[in-house]
Amino acid sequence: MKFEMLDKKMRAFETSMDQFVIPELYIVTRLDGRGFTKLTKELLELERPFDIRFSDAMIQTTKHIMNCGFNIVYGYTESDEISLLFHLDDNSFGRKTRKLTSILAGEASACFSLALNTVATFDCRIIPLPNDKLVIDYFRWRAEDANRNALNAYCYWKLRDQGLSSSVVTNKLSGLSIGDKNDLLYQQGINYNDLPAWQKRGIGFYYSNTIRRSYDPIKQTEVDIDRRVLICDTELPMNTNYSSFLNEMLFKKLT
Ligand SMILES: Nc1nc2c(ncn2[C@@H]2O[C@H](COP(=O)(O)OP(=O)(O)OP(=O)(O)O)[C@@H](O)[C@H]2O)c(=O)[nH]1
Ligand SMILES: [Mg+2]
Repeated sequence: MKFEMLDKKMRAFETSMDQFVIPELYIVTRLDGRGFTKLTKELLELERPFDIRFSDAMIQTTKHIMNCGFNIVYGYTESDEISLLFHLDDNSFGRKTRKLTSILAGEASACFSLALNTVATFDCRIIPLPNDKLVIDYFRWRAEDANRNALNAYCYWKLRDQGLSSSVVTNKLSGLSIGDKNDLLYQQGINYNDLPAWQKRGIGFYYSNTIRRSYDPIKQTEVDIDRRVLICDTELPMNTNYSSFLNEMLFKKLT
């Protein structure tokens, strides 16, 4: 068979699973650490429930992905996951899902592994969203997940540290309301409200323009330089304030 014919025949198989995100849908992707329960418990000696080295590696990874060639306008990380919102006009790789998921998972896995000096991998999924409101709902959902995780994790490890087994603690916590869990922590000397915001709400990444005064040696005069800087926000607002914040910050820029 001639190469051209073989090429044409095999391309049909190769591209048979190709999908892409249709234009005018927002692309949100979420990366999630694979088997990080084992990694954090057994392979790395991490502080529980939150470890600053782990969090720094997640921050470094999110920043790396936001700078690896896509037009990503918002990043968000909590626990072992990273969510990313692409600019509505981003047309990288013709919006092919296989390209987006494999490149993002590869970049995140490589960066995180180097940061903690251990082999670690991320999976990646795409969540196509049809409008601004659903994008805001998505990020509200992940922030709420962060809040629930933080409360559960503090309760879990506080009880484990008293020598209770994993199954006893899990049983003890199941069926407790949010109020009960706050009370449980309070009795153990932890006021949940006083814990760092980044642990309860996650961390956001977005661009901001800042003006910096500089000296132009050619014109021999002072000039204002407009710089686009990536902000890493560890004090995100909560609930409806978070929705308003995202609405203001993202959709003014995206439209
Ligand atoms: N010690 C410690 N563990 C953390 C920290 N952040 C996240 N983790 C752990 O990371 C894990 C993330 O949970 P999952 O993504 O649901 O579990 P997983 O084991 O990664 O499973 P898959 O994602 O399905 O592969 C949980 O066990 C968390 O306790 C941290 O700062 N310190
Ligand atoms: Mg995981």
